[in-house]
Amino acid sequence: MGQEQSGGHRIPDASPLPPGQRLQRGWPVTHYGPVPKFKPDRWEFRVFGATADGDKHCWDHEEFTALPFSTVVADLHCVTKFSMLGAEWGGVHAKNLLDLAPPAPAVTHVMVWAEYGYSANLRLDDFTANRTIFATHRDGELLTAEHGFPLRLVVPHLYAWKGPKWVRGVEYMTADRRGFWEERGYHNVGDPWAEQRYTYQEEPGEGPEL
Ligand SMILES: Nc1nc2c(c(=O)[nH]1)N[C@H]1C(S)=C(S)[C@@H](COP(=O)(O)O)O[C@H]1N2
Ligand SMILES: [Mo]
Repeated sequence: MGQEQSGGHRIPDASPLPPGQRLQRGWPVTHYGPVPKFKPDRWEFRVFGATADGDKHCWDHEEFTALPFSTVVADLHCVTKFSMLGAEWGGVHAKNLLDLAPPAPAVTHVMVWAEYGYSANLRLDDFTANRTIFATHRDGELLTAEHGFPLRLVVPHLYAWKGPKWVRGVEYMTADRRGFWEERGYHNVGDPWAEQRYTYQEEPGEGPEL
């Protein structure tokens, strides 16, 4: 993990923090492992698993960045108790992607995959929520390498580990399966407003067997 300040961010007037969180000024870099090097000619975004047509769907970098662009203002809440507020994320709504690569009717969850095998599982409803966005930009500028360039997922209503940086694909699943941090003691759902931080807090039905 590194510490780096970048950008001045608009702090909304009424921006209540989820319980147990403190306001972080600036924008530190937080992740596990090294920052991957972006290789444009080798990069592709893949949707695979239980797709409606049984095929995988791929976009190269040029194709992906030509998809309809939207923005979402959203906070990032790190489970280690700091929050960054009020960033404007620009990119592709996850639910738009779902229209381009429809899931089979039996799909209930997705696994979002990033470089080096980082992953995060989401319920389909969290993935298709209105504000869930595959971001290429923050506050009008391209993401930096440390913050996930060329693509990261932002799931505004869940803890930030649920949003992989350097994302490369989505696996449609017909049953839930734990991702990288969810296998390592973090809550399977990860709602910051309910302080769902750790696995031991899970209620029956909130996560698959460990
Ligand atoms: N690929 C990848 N994405 C990741 C992580 C990681 O370790 N690897 N860490 C997550 C966590 S815990 C946080 S808090 C945010 C931090 O994003 P930032 O560095 O832009 O602040 O990235 C998330 N996305
Ligand atoms: Mo985090």
